[in-house]
Amino acid sequence: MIIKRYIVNNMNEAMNRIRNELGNDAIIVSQRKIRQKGLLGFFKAKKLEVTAAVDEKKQPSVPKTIELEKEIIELKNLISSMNKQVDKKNEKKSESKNKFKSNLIKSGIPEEIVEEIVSEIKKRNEGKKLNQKIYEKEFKNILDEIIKINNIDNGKIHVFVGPTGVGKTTTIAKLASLYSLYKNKKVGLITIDTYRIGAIEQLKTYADILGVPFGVIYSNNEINSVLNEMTNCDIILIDTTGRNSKNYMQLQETKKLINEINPDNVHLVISMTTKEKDIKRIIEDYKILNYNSLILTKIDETNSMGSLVTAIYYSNTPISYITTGQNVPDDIEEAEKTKIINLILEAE
Ligand SMILES: Nc1nc2c(ncn2[C@@H]2O[C@H](COP(=O)(O)OP(=O)(O)OP(=O)(O)O)[C@@H](O)[C@H]2O)c(=O)[nH]1
Ligand SMILES: [Mg+2]
Repeated sequence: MIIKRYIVNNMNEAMNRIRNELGNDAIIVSQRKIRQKGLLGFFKAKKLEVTAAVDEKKQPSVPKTIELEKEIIELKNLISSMNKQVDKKNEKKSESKNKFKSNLIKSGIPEEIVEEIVSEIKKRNEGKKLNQKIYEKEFKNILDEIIKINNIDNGKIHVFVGPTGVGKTTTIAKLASLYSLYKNKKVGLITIDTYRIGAIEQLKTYADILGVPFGVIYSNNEINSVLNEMTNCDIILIDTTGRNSKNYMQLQETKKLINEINPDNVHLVISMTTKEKDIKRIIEDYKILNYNSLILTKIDETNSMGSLVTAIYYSNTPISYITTGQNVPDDIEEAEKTKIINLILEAE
């Protein structure tokens, strides 16, 4: 005999539960009204206590179904938690399989670029089983293909553009020293940065130290006269005002001056301490100035080569120089493919 006690709100509820749990053969043994326990129970409506019994043999199939359902749910939960564990293991496995990919991401190269590089490597090796060695070799090949080098010796008039504080003026001073002291060239320095306080004096100081001609262009109609004073120079380096690339109007102003100057080279100077996302934007925004060369500065200030790869990847523009410190003229190097590839690979 099974005896069960039910605390319910009414007889109807009791009957339903008894039928479900004990079956149709169950009988009601007793019923009484009760007050719920505790202080709060005092304010609550009275409940009904119903006791029912059924012969063990006559126990219904309904409770068994409920038990069975419970067991099925438990089993399902068990299987799904096992599946989750297997998924996690597989994830870890494929991650360690593609150590190359995670290493690139760890080195600071944006995931978007890493994904494209990995899928390119897979495409180039279709049907082959890829291992770490192949990945590394192919990455080197890709870098070799996308890195382009510019020779600054080409052309006479060079304009340097870029965001504020990236090292435009310092780079011009370094180059002016290199060309006048080591390459025996006649250098002329010009600034069109009449916006920032102290900018003219900054470049003039370098011109005075090197003993090279110096000019300032305040407006479009002075361009020719200033340039004419430097006709005997082999190379003319022109400094510009640092521009926030998001400021379209400011970039337009610089563009007008550059168009009028009609230089042989426009160098976009980018600091490698700039966030990768911002580099991508700068590269886009500055396109209106038709830059044809990159100068990558402050390489010494970062260990992550994400910015370097980002600049190379999105600009599709040859690199002329990299700069590696504040010292004028020592901390500048001509861009070389192997040097840049090694910088990237060593940073991993
Ligand atoms: N660590 C490091 N510092 C650098 C490098 N190049 C320039 N700097 C420093 O960056 C700071 C800004 O340099 P500037 O040459 O004045 O930069 P700019 O782009 O002309 O700045 P604006 O004219 O204000 O737009 C200075 O303190 C420089 O010494 C470099 O390669 N490495
Ligand atoms: Mg400057």
